[in-house]
Amino acid sequence: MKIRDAQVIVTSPGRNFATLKVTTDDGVTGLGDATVNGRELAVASYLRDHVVPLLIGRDPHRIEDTWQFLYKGAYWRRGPVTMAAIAAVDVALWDIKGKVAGLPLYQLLGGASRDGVLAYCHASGKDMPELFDSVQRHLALGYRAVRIQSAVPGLGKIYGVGDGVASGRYEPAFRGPLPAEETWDSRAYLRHIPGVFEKVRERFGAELPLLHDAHHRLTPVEAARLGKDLEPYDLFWLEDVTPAEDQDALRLVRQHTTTPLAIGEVFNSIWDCERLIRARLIDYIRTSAVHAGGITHLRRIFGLAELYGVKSGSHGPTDVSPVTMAAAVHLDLAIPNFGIQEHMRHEPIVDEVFPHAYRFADGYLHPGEASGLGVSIDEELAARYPYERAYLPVNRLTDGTAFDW
Ligand code: KDG
Ligand code: MG
Repeated sequence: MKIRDAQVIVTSPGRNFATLKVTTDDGVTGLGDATVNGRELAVASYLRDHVVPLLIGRDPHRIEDTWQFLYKGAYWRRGPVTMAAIAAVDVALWDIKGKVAGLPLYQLLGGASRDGVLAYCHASGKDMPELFDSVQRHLALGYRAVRIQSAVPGLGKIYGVGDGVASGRYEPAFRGPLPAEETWDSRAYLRHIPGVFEKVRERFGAELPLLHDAHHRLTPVEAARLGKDLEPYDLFWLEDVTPAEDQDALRLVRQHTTTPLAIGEVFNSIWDCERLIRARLIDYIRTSAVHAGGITHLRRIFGLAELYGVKSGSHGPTDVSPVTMAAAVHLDLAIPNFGIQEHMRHEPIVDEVFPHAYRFADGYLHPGEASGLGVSIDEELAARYPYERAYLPVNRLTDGTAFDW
């Protein structure tokens, strides 16, 4: 069997996605997600201009060899663009292997280790009534774990807070010629958030697993204080408290709090988290298949994590396409050290462009029994939504200093 063709499809059904479609000489197709939010065309070009010509004629079954060929052969290893391009090829080849075998991907990864994949949703609000409504709506949908984000008095629009009760949607990528700019004040945030969790616990009780994302904005000592202040509210995890490049930053946080820590959505290789995992500075590793080199590499990261008692918590916002969500759900079902899976629902039009077999029911995601990933792309529909320039926001301190978003 040989790869006959590989096409990059960029589509924007409400938000941009870059997808690789690999076709074999006997007509089997595989899909891989290559979306890096706000930088989609760079990965599309990397694939079209540099990777696709290398794929034609290769044996699609040689997944590990193709991964090594693209990673070592590039010489310029790692980085979000390179690793998303390798991920797209890798996931497409796993999809093909599953289809040829006539098995859903999780079966090739060792079979199911659990009955379903616990998913957490995003609830947010500009004030407590709006946040309570948002939690209530997600509980009504069946979610059994909830991420809590709240606006901070005195600050405008900030990360993670949706556009109101009507839709509850949170979409950070701003369509337009320039990024949106937001304002940040860590002291105001640190004063406000513990009270939010106190009220949520009072309202929804002790049982419900609650999560929170600090989006890389705190210094180690600020993060340590937040972790301590949140201890009475028994968080499932506190995410991305400090800038992710600085693996040692979490050492100080860890020394001061027993609130579980999660990090990893911006990591793209095992080298970004190897120290964090070996020193047990985190409890959950949050890399995703698209940003960390596909199923082949993500499995390696989760394998290392398992040795040190660190669990998975794959990134699953709306900027990972249904192709990456499917890859995540198959892997989550199979690995021994699964923790939880983030699940932000895509808009219905995204699910129409990418029909998929995975489904959510009663708090859990299930990959379905279709062979391979169980995701297809409606190319005619995708073509009706051409790329639209969009950027993630830029964050500034109140004095105008550029800050972590
Ligand atoms: O593209 C950036 C988003 O995926 C990210 O900001 C979402 O932090 C995020 C999360 O936890 O889903
Ligand atoms: Mg996050």
